[in-house]
Amino acid sequence: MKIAIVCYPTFGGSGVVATELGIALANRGHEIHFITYRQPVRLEQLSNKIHFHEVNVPEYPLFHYQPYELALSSKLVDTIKLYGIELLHVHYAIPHAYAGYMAKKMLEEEGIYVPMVTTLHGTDITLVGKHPFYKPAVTFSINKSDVVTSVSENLKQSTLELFDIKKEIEVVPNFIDKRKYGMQFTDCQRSLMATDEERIITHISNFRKVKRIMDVIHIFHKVQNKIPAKLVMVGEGPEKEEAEQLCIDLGISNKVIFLGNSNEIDRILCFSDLFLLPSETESFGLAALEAMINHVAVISSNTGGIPEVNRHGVTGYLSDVGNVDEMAENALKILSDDVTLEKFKTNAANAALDFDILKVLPLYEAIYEKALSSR
Ligand code: GMT
Repeated sequence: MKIAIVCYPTFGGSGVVATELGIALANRGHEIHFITYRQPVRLEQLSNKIHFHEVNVPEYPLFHYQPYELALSSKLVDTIKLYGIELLHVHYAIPHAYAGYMAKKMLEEEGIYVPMVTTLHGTDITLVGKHPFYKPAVTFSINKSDVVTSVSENLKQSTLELFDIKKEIEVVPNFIDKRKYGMQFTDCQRSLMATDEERIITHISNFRKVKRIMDVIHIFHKVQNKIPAKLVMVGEGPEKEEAEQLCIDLGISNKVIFLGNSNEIDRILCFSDLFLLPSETESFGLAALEAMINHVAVISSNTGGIPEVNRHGVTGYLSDVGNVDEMAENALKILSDDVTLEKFKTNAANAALDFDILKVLPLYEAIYEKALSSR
């Protein structure tokens, strides 16, 4: 199949999923065309099966906001015609499903029919999409998609509760390629981060409010009061400065390492013992899954789709949002002795295999076949 994939090219989970999906589809022989404003961060290699088409939005002083949707839908029309693309898969409803629908309609004027699959990822529904300023357009573009998928059962239910959706929503969970990320590094450089006695705790996110970064710091503060530990913070975002200041105020800045964005999170996760994800809401928690496949136990909140990934008492523990005392106690339960830690680490890696890409890819391929047969 010739498939166009529209996504955000940044470090966010939806862009990562879209990119990994495109790469895996290309490995199965499909021709993939990424259409977005920058080359996706996880797309390292282009080939005759993987193309990237940049959406350019020329600056014009009249516009207070530059019309990205317009440029994207025009780019979609041109690229679909030029390469004979058969199917459009948009990740994150805003504004991709909206722009995709416009492209579809423009192509139909020329007698070209291209079905559109829309994958809902989380904040496009639970945070941004439900805002009254966007809701009518988001509802419209979801209902006009040929097939709609969501990354968790919980996100499907939230979508049905928050929007007037007439379409069936199919749950296709996020996935992990164990051949790519699950390998245990022989050159895992643990000593760069901590001494042999210290446990290593990690958090990876875009440091937005929804991630509750201050909870991460408070949990770690309580843990390091009891056992030697280091905290590795990976990512960039609006909460970072406040988190750095909090570490100074709590007197733990010598134990917290802020690494910024990284393209090699598996190199960091390979020496991590525990992953913290205390989010306010999380449709899935791809970062937790990436930790698990790298043998890292997870302490998380019990919100959204996280319970579909992290299993209480098996791969880690779940607590109510904001309950940092319980999260710290549970972290200590896991970290306090080597045998318990090893058990949780092994459980996490085994549970992550339920989300192996080889199980999930055929689900998307079946959806594409279905969308194409709706012609
Ligand atoms: O986590 C983020 O804020 C980024 C966001 C995105 O759209 O890139 O992530 C969402 O999609 C991921 C991939 O499907 C999910 O794993 C995340 O749980 C989800 N984030 C939220 O729901 C907050």
